[in-house]
Amino acid sequence: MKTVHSPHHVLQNAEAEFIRGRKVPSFEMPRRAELVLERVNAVSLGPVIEPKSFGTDPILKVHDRDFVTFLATAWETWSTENGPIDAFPNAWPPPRSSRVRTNRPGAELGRYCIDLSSPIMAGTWTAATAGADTALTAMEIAAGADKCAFALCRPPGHHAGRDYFGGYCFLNNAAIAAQAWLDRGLDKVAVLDVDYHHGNGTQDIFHDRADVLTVSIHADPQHEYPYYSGYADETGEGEGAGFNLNIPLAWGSDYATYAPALAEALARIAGFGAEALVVSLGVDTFGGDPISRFRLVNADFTTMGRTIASLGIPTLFVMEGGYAVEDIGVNAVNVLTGFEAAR
Ligand code: OKP
Ligand code: ZN
Repeated sequence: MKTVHSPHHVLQNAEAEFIRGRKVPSFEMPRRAELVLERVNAVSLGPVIEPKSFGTDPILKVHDRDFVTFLATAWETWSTENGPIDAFPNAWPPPRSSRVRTNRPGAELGRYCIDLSSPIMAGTWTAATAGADTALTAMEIAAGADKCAFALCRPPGHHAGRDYFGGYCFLNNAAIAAQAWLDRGLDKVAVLDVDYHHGNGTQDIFHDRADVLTVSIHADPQHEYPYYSGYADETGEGEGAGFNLNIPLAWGSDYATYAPALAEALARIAGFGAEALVVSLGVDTFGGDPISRFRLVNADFTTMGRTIASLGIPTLFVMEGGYAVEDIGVNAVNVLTGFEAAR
């Protein structure tokens, strides 16, 4: 399997995030991608190539223009006022707030940023667009003779919605790739999100559409980020009614619990008639993950990859979360080698 990866990911390098009132070193760090790349090379998964540049058009197919403009210019506006300090919101608009634009960058940030995990810095826009290009380049490979590819994206993307960012995510790499795959002529694409956290941004982007089935297996949002979505009763709306499936699982879930959820997810995707699959590949379901509470072991990821291959459709893997840094390479690449061995 080919891997697409951009060195620009290092430009997103947050010093800190806030967890339960404490400022702590960011769990989302460049070393994550470096160790996945090392593992890709160690097992000779296949060639590693750099992405092509696709510009903003495919991004604007899933994100609002004013949001994209904001992301592209936020650092300049912020740093002019605040200097070279990572940008966090100063406030969030309460319900029924005015949309009159303020002159304070920290106040405008609150309109688009959903949490205190995702600072904007000088290289955020470059890193985020490199991630989108990585997903798009890998999608073209998966759509061709290879039938599969690995987009080693960083920062991750699945928490980024049409007009908001957060959860370490700025642009929704998986959604951008799924949309571009449809735009190449497919009628139905499925997104399967196996990250420990609900893929709220992806659900939001395709919420009212029947041409993209979104499925997410994740920790119960009553206990876990992103808290405000990911419940089983969210099944899509309008034309998208019936085209979203959430499978929340309890804290402490191991693969004995996970396997039936994955089987249900894959059965739904097969029943939908997906012509292609985008996997939002988070490996923070691992038992050793420092911010998560599932109990998968290294070998379970191989089983997961093998099981996903049973769908038998072109598949793009897009890297999302995973913070047990020393195991992230083994776990992510186990999914890919499990997939390859079975297809
Ligand atoms: C990103 B991905 C809650 C803090 C949550 C954000 C977590 C983002 C996870 N105590 N911080 O889905 O792996
Ligand atoms: Zn996650």
